[in-house]
Amino acid sequence: MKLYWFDTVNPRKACAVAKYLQSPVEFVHVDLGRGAHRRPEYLALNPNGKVPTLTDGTRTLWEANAIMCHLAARADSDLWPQDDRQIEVIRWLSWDLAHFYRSGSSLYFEYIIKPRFGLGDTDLAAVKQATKEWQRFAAILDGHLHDRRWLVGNGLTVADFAVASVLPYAERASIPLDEFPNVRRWHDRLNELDAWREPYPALSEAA
Ligand SMILES: N[C@@H](CCC(=O)N[C@@H](CS)C(=O)NCC(=O)O)C(=O)O
Repeated sequence: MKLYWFDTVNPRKACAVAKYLQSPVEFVHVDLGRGAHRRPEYLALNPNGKVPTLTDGTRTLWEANAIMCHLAARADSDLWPQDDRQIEVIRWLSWDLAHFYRSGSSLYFEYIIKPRFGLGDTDLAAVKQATKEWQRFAAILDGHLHDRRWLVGNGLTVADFAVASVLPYAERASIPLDEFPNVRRWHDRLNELDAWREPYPALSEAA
């Protein structure tokens, strides 16, 4: 398997799961800063021109959530459970992309991506709106986590890796994580995993 990645939020999910499961992947660095994601050979794999992408034999997969599920299924791991929990996982993956990630990633874009790639000044109106939205959905997550260690059942699943994806950037992206103590504690728990704290391969390991 080859996992095409860059050190940004969406590939982070796939890299974290690959590291956690010690999946037999070869990491291929796609340098977004140099436009490697827009080259024809990469677009042939992922016509969206985005990372991550996974190839496994003749199969090519894009979308970080699908890649996480594929890696977990291939490893027979409960990260992608095969029982009733699976529906709960899908619920949180859907909720995340529609609501929580949307607002969190706006803040990530304004405070981290814009300065990194020279994309202009912070849009304070967008920040205000995204912060309000993030707080609204973080309150729901905080309520869910008040008596739980993980989002679904009693164990870690891809839902945790997905919903927490922006939280490692909370401080730098002015995401008000400290207002939500159950979310904070849950993320501290994820931070106990080496794969979560250090998800990316060293560049020397990557092609
Ligand atoms: N829905 C996609 C989003 C992928 C995505 O937006 N990746 C960003 C990096 S975090 C990217 O490749 N951006 C390059 C671009 O849009 O030009 C997924 O979950 O994999």
